[in-house]
Amino acid sequence: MAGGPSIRLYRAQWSTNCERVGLALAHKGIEVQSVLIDYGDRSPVEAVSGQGLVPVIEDAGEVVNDSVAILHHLERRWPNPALFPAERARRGEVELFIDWFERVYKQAPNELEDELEREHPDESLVERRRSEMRARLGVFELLLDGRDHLFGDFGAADCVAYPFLKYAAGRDPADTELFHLILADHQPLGDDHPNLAAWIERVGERPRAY
Ligand SMILES: N[C@@H](CCC(=O)N[C@@H](CS)C(=O)NCC(=O)O)C(=O)O
Repeated sequence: MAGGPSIRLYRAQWSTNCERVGLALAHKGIEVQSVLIDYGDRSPVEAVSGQGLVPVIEDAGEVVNDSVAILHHLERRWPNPALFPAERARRGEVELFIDWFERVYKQAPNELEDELEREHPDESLVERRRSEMRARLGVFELLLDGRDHLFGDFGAADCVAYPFLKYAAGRDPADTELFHLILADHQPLGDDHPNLAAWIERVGERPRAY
């Protein structure tokens, strides 16, 4: 958006949580100055936010870290086009989904990553977490039945989930982070997931503001 709002985004290559923010910023047409950091040197992001994780945004002197907090910040500052439903009950459903995603969906791949980094991974724990991940794809298939996006119009739920679910459809060979390999290997997209496959393609075609 020429002459529109401009913010600085600290991000890293392949970062799922940064892609959430890139999708949201592009949806709102917000211009971004992108600062690409390397995990080997977090000094720019530490200097601005006092911690080393990305994404972080700097917006008119205000610094916000954590991707979900950033989505809420963007919605408050630039309500249109919206990321959250206007109707309060439907907004509650989206907030509940995001909370579930952060606490429940992410837990299995996070635990798998910890386990696979051990010298002798507990195979039964690995198998339990793998089957949870497989089963969870079915939830997304149901949520997308008869609609193009999670909860209706494109919004915060899609921004939050897509960067993790996209690995079900494959990964860039240059992206070799263990967490991403786990997402690619243990989310097998099958013939029983046509809605999910179409959504991954649809959201994948959207712009990101980087
Ligand atoms: N809850 C935070 C998590 C941020 C986070 O873990 N970011 C990753 C990139 S996706 C990171 O900075 N990783 C570097 C590291 O863990 O050392 C959010 O949603 O933004």
